[in-house]
This record gives sequence, C-alpha cells and structure tokens, in this order.
Amino acid sequence: MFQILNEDGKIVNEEDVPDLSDEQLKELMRRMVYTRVLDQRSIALNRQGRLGFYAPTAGQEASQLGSQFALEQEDFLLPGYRDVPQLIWQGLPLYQAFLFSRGHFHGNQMPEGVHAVSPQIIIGAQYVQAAGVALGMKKRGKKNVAVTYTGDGGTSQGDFYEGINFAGAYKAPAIFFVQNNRFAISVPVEKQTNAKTLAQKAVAAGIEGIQVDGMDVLAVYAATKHARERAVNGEGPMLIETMTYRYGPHTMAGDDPTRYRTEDLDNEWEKKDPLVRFRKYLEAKNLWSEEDENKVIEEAKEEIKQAIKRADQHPKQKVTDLMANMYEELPYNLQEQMEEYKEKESK
Ligand SMILES: Cc1ncc(C[n+]2csc(CCOP(=O)(O)OP(=O)(O)O)c2C)c(N)n1
Ligand SMILES: [Mg+2]
Repeated sequence: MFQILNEDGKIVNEEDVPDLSDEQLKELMRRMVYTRVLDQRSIALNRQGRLGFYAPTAGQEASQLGSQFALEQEDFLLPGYRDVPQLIWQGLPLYQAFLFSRGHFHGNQMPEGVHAVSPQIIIGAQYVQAAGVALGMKKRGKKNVAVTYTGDGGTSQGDFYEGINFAGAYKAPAIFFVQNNRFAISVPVEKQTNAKTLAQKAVAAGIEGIQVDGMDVLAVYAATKHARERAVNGEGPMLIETMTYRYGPHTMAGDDPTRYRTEDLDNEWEKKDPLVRFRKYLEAKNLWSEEDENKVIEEAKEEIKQAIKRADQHPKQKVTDLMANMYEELPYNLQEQMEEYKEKESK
C-alpha cells in the first residue's frame, strides 16, 4: 500500500512527497474541513426533510479531495453518488448539489466550463462511460483525462471490467478509482471477492494498478498526479484503489451500520482519520491552527446556509421541465404527453 503520511502525521516516504506549496497544502486542509462540515450539515438537513438522497462522506475526504486536487479544469469527471464533494470542487455550485439531492433536474445541469456529469446511481455504469470519454479525448488529441469513481462493491459489476478492459485496449487516458471503504451497504469486501486486493484487478486488463492509503491525502494526490501524467503521455489508464472508510451509514435511507460493523472496526478506522493526520502534519509545519480551522468551519456553515436558501428559492420542478430536458427533439408520444402536462400545469 502506497503511503506518504502515517497515522501520526509523520512522513514515512520522503521520496514521494508531492511538490505542493504551503498555500496548496492549506487549501487541501481547508477543503477537507469544509467537506466534513458539509457532510454533518447535509445529514442534519436530510433528517429535517430538507434534502433528499444523501450518501455520507465523512472518512473519505482524503480519497475524494486528494484525487480531485490533482485534476485540471478541462479533465472530465464521472462521479458516483457518494462523490458530490469532488463535483463541488470541480465547480458545481453548492445549491445545485442540493437540488440534485432533491431530484431537481437543475442539479444535473453542469455550468459552462464544468466538465462533468452528475453522480451515477447505477453501480459501475460510469466506468464504461469514462472509457468512452477518455477515448474521445485521445482521438481529439486533448491532453486531458477522464476520471471516474466506484466503490469496492462496484468492482463486482460487469461494467467495471468492461470499462477498464476497453480503456486498456485503446490506451485511453482514464483514471479509475475504487474507493474501498470495505462495505457495499452491508456486504463486507471479504464476501465480495476472493481477490486479495482490488487494485490487482488491473492486471487482467493489462493496465497499471496501485493500492493507496485512502486516509492519506498526500498519497492519494501523488498517485493521482502520477496516473494523470502517464495517461496524458499516452501510457494508458490506471486503476487506483484507495483504502478508506465511511463513518456514517451507507445512505440516509435507513441502513443501520451497527448491524453489520463492529465498534472495534469503527474505532480502528477512526484512528486513521484523514483530517487528524493532515492537521498534525500542518501544525508541525506551522501552517495550521485552531483559529484557521474555526474560520473554515464558520465559513462553511454560512455558505451552506446561503446555498440551501438559494435551493429553496429555485423554481419548483414541473413535469414539462423534466421532459424538456430529456431529449433534444421530443418523440411524438412524449410531445402528446407534453401537451397534456402543459394543460394541467396551466391550471
Ligand atoms: C446496478 C446496481 N445494482 C444495485 C444497486 C443498489 N446499490 C446501491 S449502492 C450499493 C452498494 C455499493 O457499494 P460500493 O460499490 O462498495 O460503494 P459505496 O456505497 O460503499 O461507496 C448497491 C448494491 C445499484 N444502485 N445499482
Ligand atoms: Mg463500499
């Protein structure tokens, strides 16, 4: 397992420490703290009935944000349902992320210049799409990558194998993340596969694979940077397995983690917390203080408050809006339905 920063916030691998400025290091910490607050607020808003679908992210910040930090604006992001943080840092306004949660179509409309699709709910489907997007980039001679994420459970899907195999065959510039948080809802990874690691699945596709400490933001960043460089230089795709953990439930729809996870396991992983170890590292360099942290927390709370307000004020979704956003040209049967709904909505 590739690691740079250990649980105590100490560098264990001098050679691979990424070349990041002090400002960049602080920005990474800021994003992780912000995202932890966003997770807590999203859970609360969901419980108040003010958000819809939500998949908790606490524990996975290093895996999610360390990888996104290594991307360029023109890279194309294909996230899964838990990967809303990457989308936000790639440029999706927060109020739109909230609208996505509520099932409003405007949550799926990427602003100009944000190269991404909305989070995929079908497990693994984004892997095939990422291979296609990456091949398109290659054919156009673009020096960019397509980046996608799935979970440990996702690696059992056919689409997972199809995606990595296709991208491998065409040396398409894709980066495939497997965020191994050890559970697919309640199913532990040991029951998911007999493979010793998920990264080794890359071998069958003839592509590079690496297992990374997903609680170590520097390791995730460095691995992604490396994968990106290889890919844009025509050396083909890469599979990155990040070893991580979700502290919360699978989603807010009602699973109870105490029924499938032991307290010992939770405790073991909380000791590896990505924010704790990175904070220790930055504090030792005099780059972070309690004051910095509190400032980020307050800023995050305020921005979240404004974003939810804006989402509340956004016009309610109509059935005709939904239909108008599905096709460039409506098929005749939907045209008929469109007329019917227009009539209903006018009343
Ligand atoms: C094709 C498909 N099958 C089943 C589901 C239901 N489902 C939603 S999440 C999930 C588990 C996914 O686990 P994993 O890939 O480990 O990702 P994680 O949620 O842990 O991030 C399942 C089976 C689905 N959304 N799509
Ligand atoms: Mg999982």
